[in-house]
Amino acid sequence: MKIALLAAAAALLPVVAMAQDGLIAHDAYARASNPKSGAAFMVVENQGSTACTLQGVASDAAAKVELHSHQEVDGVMKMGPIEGGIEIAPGASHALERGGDHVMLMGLTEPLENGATVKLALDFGDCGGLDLEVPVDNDRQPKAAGAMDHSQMDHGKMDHSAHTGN
Ligand SMILES: [Cu+2]
Repeated sequence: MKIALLAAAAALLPVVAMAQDGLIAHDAYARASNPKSGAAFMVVENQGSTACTLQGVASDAAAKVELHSHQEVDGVMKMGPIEGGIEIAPGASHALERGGDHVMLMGLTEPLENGATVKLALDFGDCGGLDLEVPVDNDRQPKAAGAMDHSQMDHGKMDHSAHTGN
């Protein structure tokens, strides 16, 4: 499997600190799914002038790191490795988010506890690499009010005060 091989190769090589100008990750965080696995989320933005493909992610926080996607198969959400990476066009961003594409951390070397940091090395192939230190935030709620996450939304926390003057 191509992605697994790339991730393994990246782990053996010195980490490339310089990404091509314009590859930026916003709002990154990681959280545990259970004591053995977790996931990392962020928005990757390509401000450069060529398309770049996120080919894999390396981290020493877990025995195995893969780019995963969620797909609905026969009405059931399933996740699995993304084949061929994630291409991001110039000027575009790609969200790695709950219920969507994500960085899967399998076989955590230590539990992901709030306040800790996870180092991730994003491999964009010809576009270079991007090193991140990502905070662990197990309390973070899914940002998107997508259909899947409605049950987890706390509507009581919404601020209605702005509407009272109308
Ligand atoms: Cu996954």
